[in-house]
Amino acid sequence: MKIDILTLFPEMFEPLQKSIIGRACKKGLIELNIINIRDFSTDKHQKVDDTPYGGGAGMVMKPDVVYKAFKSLNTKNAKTIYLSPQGNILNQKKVKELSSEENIILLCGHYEGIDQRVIDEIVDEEISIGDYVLTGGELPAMVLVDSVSRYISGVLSEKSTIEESFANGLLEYPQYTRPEIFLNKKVPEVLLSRKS
Ligand code: 21W
Repeated sequence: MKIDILTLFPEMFEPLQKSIIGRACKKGLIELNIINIRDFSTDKHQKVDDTPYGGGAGMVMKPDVVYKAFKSLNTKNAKTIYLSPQGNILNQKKVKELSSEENIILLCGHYEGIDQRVIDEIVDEEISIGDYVLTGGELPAMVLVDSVSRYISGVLSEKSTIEESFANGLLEYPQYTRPEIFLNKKVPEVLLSRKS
């Protein structure tokens, strides 16, 4: 799966190069392509945002710059997702659905958001990660990448297949590892005889 990420803060995605996702990238299971929207500003000060028409606080990301960044991807069959507080709240069903896409483009807004005209032009779906306010779409994009990655064949180990936990609605149970006694508390007897 190829995941293109359009953002003003590409350095925020550096943690994705680590751990399980990092390994998946090295194995070629996931291809992350992080694009700095600022690189597509034509303005001499590399301006990417401007004050909102009609007034109000904050700044709005310019449609022409976002559009150029999007066009630079030159993709035909990608699904473009705008991480937005107004979007549908992400759930496991949606995560699973997205994991079967060949290519997704994640558009991250910052400041007060992105000019509606470019949203209307390029976005297929808006997704939120929950009803609380963040400073931008970057953390939500990372949440989406992380959750979707778990469904891509080869990313997780054979044993930790997804059926085990969330997807089939089974409740999790308390888990234990060595030592057998910790702070005077013993691991439940029933687990001690079991071989993993
Ligand atoms: C938060 C941008 C609030 C804009 C005037 C008219 C992406 C997010 C975000 C953000 C506002 C997600 C407005 C859960 C989130 C995100 C930044 C409000 C709107 N002003 N999921 N309309 N929470 N947040 N301004 O915050 O970009 S997915």
